[in-house]
Amino acid sequence: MSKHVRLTMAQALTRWLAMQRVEVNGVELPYFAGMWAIFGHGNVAGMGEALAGMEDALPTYRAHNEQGMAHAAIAFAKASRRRRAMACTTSIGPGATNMVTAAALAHVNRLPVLFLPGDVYASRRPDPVLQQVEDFADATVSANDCFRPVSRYFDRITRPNQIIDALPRAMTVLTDPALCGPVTLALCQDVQAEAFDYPESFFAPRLWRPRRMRPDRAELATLVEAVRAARAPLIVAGGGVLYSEAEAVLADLAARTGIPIAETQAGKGALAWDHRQALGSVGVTGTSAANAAAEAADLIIGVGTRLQDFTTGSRRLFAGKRLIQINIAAPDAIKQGAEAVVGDAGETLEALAEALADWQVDAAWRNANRATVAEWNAAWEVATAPSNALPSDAQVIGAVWRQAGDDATVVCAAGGLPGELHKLWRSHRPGGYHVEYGFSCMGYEVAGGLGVKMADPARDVYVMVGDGSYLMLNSELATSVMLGRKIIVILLDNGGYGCINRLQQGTGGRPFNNLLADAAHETLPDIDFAAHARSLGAAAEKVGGIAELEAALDRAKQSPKSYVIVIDTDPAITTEAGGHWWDVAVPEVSARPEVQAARRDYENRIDGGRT
Ligand SMILES: Cc1ncc(C[n+]2csc(CCOP(=O)(O)OP(=O)(O)O)c2C)c(N)n1
Ligand SMILES: [Mg+2]
Repeated sequence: MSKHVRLTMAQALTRWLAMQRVEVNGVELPYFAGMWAIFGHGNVAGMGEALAGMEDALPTYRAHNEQGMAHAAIAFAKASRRRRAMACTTSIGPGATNMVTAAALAHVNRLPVLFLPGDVYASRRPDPVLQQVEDFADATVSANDCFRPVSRYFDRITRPNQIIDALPRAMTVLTDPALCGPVTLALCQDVQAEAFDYPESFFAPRLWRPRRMRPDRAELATLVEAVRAARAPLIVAGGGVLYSEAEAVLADLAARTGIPIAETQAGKGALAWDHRQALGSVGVTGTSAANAAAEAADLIIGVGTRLQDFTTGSRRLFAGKRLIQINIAAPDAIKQGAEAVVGDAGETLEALAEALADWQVDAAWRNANRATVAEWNAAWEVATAPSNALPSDAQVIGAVWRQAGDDATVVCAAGGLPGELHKLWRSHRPGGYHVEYGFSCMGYEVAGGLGVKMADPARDVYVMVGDGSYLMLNSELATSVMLGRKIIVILLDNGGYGCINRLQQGTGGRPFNNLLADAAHETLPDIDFAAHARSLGAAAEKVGGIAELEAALDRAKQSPKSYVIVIDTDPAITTEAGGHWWDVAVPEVSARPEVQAARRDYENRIDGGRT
């Protein structure tokens, strides 16, 4: 007879999580690096009791905001290239729904994270329990139903034995490259505390290996023929290249064949910036070199990219070209009329390289790209060179890049900075560029930086964040100090939502409600960000320009604890070179001549709505 062990559901769940293993660079590690937790009545008795005393097998980390801790968990998984993940437990109600935005972020970016929100009583004994939403039309609805559209797998645990099937299914979703994304197991408060006789065998250690699917033979043959027939092929490398750990295969294929490589936001860093075939970023925030290549190409090969509008220049940049999509997920592979090659990026590129043997691109294509890259590098020098004026984002990026060195990681998510970083940051190695631009969620930066540092404590983490994004969510700065996970934050204060202010004027609007000066106010706030950061326990200073920034970055590097450098920047300047049109709909009716003119431009662009 098989042995059983009597445990609460929460005890069984946490014990099971601790037994899931992965192999990273030949070393066996727990898949779950830990549990982020903010307790309330919905999880403190059940999950709280189970986690206490498990510190070695499944460490618990206390955060200050559920969205923040979820961002840290997601950033940890992204920095770990989806090989490892973290879990997040919250109370019911607001603690749970605070994570919904983060769940959407993980869903868009295809990143693994296990959400464990507390849920209302399965027994319904105390209904309505504190924080229960109550739906009079549907008694099975709880606040956690908000997670359904933003989870790859959603389940509500209403009986303790349900986790015996739910947990392995959750792991399958978290570790499958095509399904990968957030999993939500809503844990009814009473069921967390309920006991069950679990089979001992349920807790046996299990090793999970990432599946590397080879491409279908016929689809691969089409790809090989297309490349051989192409006059000017271009590879667009997306995040899938990094998650498949295909960067060496890609670099080798590019070097051997001469096929140039452009990178999406998620794919940036796949190729070292000075690789001979590297064109840099592509699309709305692309380099002039990559976008010129995209326009001149007769074959675009997307690798591990979801083709979001910033990558495709709102579907204009690749229009009319032959498009082949190498992707592990078939729905991504068939997007926008692409010919699909469904398979792992690394396996597919390796098979392609083998089939191409010593085939090379025409010298004319190689030389054309070399010339445009030289032009771009000259534009890069102009954009990043310090001056005596109020600094631009580009000048700050230049200073941070010069200081950061080869091993560092830069972290960003929203505002004007992601576009400038996409164009201007020069990646030395995969993982050195961590910009969340699938959801571009304000408030990701500081918490995300903490997650990146936890994934790789040996590396310096440079968080670049706007004043708006910092104000939205900065509380995990205190957590970084508390956990001794140092991050360096460069806070660019341009007086508000600079990029949206520019976009507003670009669509004919008057400056309104974006910069603080243009928003309703009795007193214009003069926020002392350095004092704020110090109050959270970080070291902080404000600098007066690029030279002072460089000196402060030296001090930040030496600092044992998290360090925030505040610098005022010009809200109006962005890098002119490179870039591409972006589809932002302009009002059809307005009394403002500027809006009417912008609408006429817009209609010309979209051909009266026909395209
Ligand atoms: C959570 C969230 N709310 C709103 C937005 C829309 N948005 C994008 S950038 C931005 C302004 C960001 O301001 P700041 O961080 O100061 O950067 P800046 O634009 O000044 O460079 C806003 C409101 C968003 N991306 N995320
Ligand atoms: Mg700002």
